[in-house]
Amino acid sequence: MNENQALKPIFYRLSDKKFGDIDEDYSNFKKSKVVVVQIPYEKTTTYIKGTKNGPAAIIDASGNMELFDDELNQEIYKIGIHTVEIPGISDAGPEDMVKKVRDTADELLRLGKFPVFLGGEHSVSIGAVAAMKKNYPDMSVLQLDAHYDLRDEYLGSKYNHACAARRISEMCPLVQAGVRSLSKEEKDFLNTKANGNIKTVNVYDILEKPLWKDYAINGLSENVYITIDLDVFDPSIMPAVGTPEPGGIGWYEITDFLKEIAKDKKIIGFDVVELCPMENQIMSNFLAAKLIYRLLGYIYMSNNKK
Ligand SMILES: [Mn+2]
Repeated sequence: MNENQALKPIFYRLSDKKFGDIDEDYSNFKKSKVVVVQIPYEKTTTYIKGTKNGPAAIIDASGNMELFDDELNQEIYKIGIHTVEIPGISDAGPEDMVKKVRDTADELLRLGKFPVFLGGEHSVSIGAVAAMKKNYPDMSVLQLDAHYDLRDEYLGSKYNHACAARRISEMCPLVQAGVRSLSKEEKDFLNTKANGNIKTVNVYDILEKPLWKDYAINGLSENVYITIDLDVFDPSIMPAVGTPEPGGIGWYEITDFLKEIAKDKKIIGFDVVELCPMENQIMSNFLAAKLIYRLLGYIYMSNNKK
């Protein structure tokens, strides 16, 4: 298959800027194992606006990161990381956006690529998981988030960001970790039988149970898709999110957890959503970029893969 056949411009186009500002040799589509997909989508945001600027801010920050990873002692970019964005997605309605993401993910999987989606609001994950599920019927999802996102409907839409996890749990088993904010409606839902697909590890479990990581990992099947809402981190290290919640998780807790998952399971794709860049504050953008790069390292370059 040549380069032109591989790229279907109906679904996505080349981005002007590349993740990591990686040389063409390691960022062209054909040679890249990983494709980073920017989804600058924000239609159902309810509090602080600006997450549509998240993907570009992450790409910008990633261009200033060292490409040699000091923890893994590896040049992770050598796996090949290509960057695209989905054209016209910003103006789509929520349902149409989900479909566009699904079609893009589907196409990338068909071409044997490992997809990384950058939101945008959390509803982008619904489309990604729909495509993953088609290709990996036995998959499960790990959601790192401050919010349960289990509302059935919010402000008239089933594709609102506040419903993302509910939609995902209708497709496959879901493990939520780091959660610490929910509505009475969500609590009631968790108390019903209908929640059989959902396992929750909230912040209190993380504080009190030393084996919380094992408990969470035991809830996952072999093929795991990870959705990371950046508000899972403590706002002191990740202030640039639309709905910050106090008492979040630290950098090393999250990265250690991700390292363990990469060791035990097959990660089939992931997304990083809800960055809401702040003026004159780049630390959040930088954290997001480094998190993505490090996770790719855990997935592809960990020496202790089973
Ligand atoms: Mn959230």
